[in-house]
Amino acid sequence: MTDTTRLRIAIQKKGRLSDESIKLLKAIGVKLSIRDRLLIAHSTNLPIDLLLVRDDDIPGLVMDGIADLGFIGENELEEKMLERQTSNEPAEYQVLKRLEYGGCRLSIAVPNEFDYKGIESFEGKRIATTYPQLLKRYLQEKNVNASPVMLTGSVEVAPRAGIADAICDLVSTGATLEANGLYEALEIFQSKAVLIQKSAPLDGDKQALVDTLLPRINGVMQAKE
Ligand code: PRT
Ligand code: ZN
Repeated sequence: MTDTTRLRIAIQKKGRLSDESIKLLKAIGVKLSIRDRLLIAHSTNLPIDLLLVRDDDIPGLVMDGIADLGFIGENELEEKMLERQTSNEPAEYQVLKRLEYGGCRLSIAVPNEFDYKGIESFEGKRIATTYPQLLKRYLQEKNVNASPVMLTGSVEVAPRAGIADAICDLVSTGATLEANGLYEALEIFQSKAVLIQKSAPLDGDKQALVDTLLPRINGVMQAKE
């Protein structure tokens, strides 16, 4: 059984945000005992439990109030919020802090031979992506009719496989695009990791704990500048 009096923080179990999120928690004085393969980890010095999950699950856990806080990339957060809004599910949360890691951009990229002349080049095209909501919102804002093709992985091979004309994927160094004969045509969203909190009020003790942790995060971030 999980103890609901303890502050529940959802973090990515394994992936690009895991190490930095755990490093930040440790830096603000949260001692952790994390054992492999377990969904939950306990702090040994504070009333905090970590839920170790896939990043895709973190926005929903916070929006449903199952986790009190979550560390998540803005790309994933915004995508889930839009998805939940379209299906009338709870999509509320508060951003407590924009963090200094997990930086990337969501960009539309095209094969090297694609003659890109501006956003109108995507009219009538198929664009493979894991972020259909963010892509649709962007295309609608720009009045372009293109069809998102949803893929949960291997997005960068979609043009070569004949599944799509272009892709919309996360880019950090650009090496993946280059290795797949693609180039970045258009950036549509910039992302970093953020710390979010559920929208319903926390009980007094949990809120007091969050209120002591936040200034420590600011301190750690300032010390890095
Ligand atoms: O298993 P789980 O679902 O938890 O993990 P995941 O595979 O969905 O996510 P993960 O760990 O790859 O990424 C987690 C978060 O890290 C993303 O949601 C972003 O917020 C952030 N992030 C930052 C990135 C990147 N940079 C990034 N470069 N996420 C993915 N990439 C991928 C991108 O999709 C592409 O395949 O890296 C490749 C491009 O990198 P470059 O350096 O070659 O441009
Ligand atoms: Zn994921």
